[in-house]
Amino acid sequence: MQLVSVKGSPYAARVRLAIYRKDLPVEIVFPPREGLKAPEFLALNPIGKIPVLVLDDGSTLPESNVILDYLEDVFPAPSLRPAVAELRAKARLLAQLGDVYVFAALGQLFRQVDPARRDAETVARGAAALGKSLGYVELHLGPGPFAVGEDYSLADCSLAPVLALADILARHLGLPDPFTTPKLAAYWAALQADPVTARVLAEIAEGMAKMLAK
Ligand SMILES: N[C@@H](CCC(=O)N[C@@H](CS)C(=O)NCC(=O)O)C(=O)O
Repeated sequence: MQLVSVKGSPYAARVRLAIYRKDLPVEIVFPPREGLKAPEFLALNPIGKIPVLVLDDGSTLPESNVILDYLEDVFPAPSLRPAVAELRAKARLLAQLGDVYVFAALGQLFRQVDPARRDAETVARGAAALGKSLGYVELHLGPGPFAVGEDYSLADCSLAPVLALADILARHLGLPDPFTTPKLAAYWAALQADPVTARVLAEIAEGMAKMLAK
């Protein structure tokens, strides 16, 4: 199997986190140089987005959450799905809070990365939206160290890249530390201290640094 991925993509990073965490036999490859809208890539994923999982029979699976579910089904151990129904629901909820609310705020900030076209009011609105959305995560985080408790789960695969982007964008835009509430601050520290997550956080930082330098 191959995962078509780029370092800075939070969607690809969540799948790499699961692959590294579960030590799966999946080769990580880059998209073609011609880009995501080139015929060679569109043949793999007509949506023109990464990540894409290429199965051994040549068939393809796009969409990060679908890929995560598929990998869990095919390689159930070690499991990233909490065993208890309530914790599984919490894991889905936390991943969704990141995907829907935190990403929306990050999108606003992302459009402000170019200093030549930056608007202070829009940045302030984006920062407020980010704070509000991270408040939802704070509310639902478990007792730690990871999102729903002691065991690393799919919620961590999804949230770690989202928080990494929040951290990188906040620094880039000169905003204050976004992780000052108690559970979120402890959670961000636990993610950074976890070696597998730290590997992916470094990959995201490398990919984003190249993008922000353009
Ligand atoms: N819903 C998709 C979103 C994937 C996505 O937006 N990927 C971005 C990279 S972070 C992409 O490929 N963007 C290229 C484009 O939209 O042209 C998923 O979960 O996999």
